[in-house]
Amino acid sequence: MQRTLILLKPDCVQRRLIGTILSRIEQKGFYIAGLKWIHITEELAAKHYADHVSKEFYPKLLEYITSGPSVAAVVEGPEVIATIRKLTGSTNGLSAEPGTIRGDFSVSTQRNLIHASDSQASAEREISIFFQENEIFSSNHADKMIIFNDQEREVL
Ligand code: FUP
Repeated sequence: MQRTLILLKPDCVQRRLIGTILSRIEQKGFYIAGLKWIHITEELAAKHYADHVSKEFYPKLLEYITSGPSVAAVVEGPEVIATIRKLTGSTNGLSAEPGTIRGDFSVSTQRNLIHASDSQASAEREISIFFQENEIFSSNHADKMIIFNDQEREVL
């Protein structure tokens, strides 16, 4: 079963949107397999945003991401990596499609509420930054049979 890492960033926490955004993910049918509060430090930010540390926007991004607590979650389900990226919408909230999380709740590139892994390799790397394996609790048999319908993917 595929897993992805999401971060509900400091603006999401500040705006009391944690429940709204987790609800959207749950309503879709995905499973929250890991969940924790985390105040991201400079060291953690540099690890998570390794591809961005040399970019000109990084100092401002660092200031924002370390400015208050975030929520980290591991989300599980079929094709969850690509599907959560679709639900999240494009980086800039102003151009993100209405109906997406960023399209509905953000007017900014930096304060765009949520991070979601963009590939299998990123998901594995990012999950290992924020979670120990024993902090992740997999979806159960009923999820797999009734909601994810794993049998459908077996026959496709
Ligand atoms: P995304 O995959 O949509 O989260 O976006 P990126 O990985 O390209 O960027 C990561 C974060 O850097 C964004 F969520 C916001 C921030 N960022 C800026 O602050 N300015 C930019 O010009 C680009 C990204």
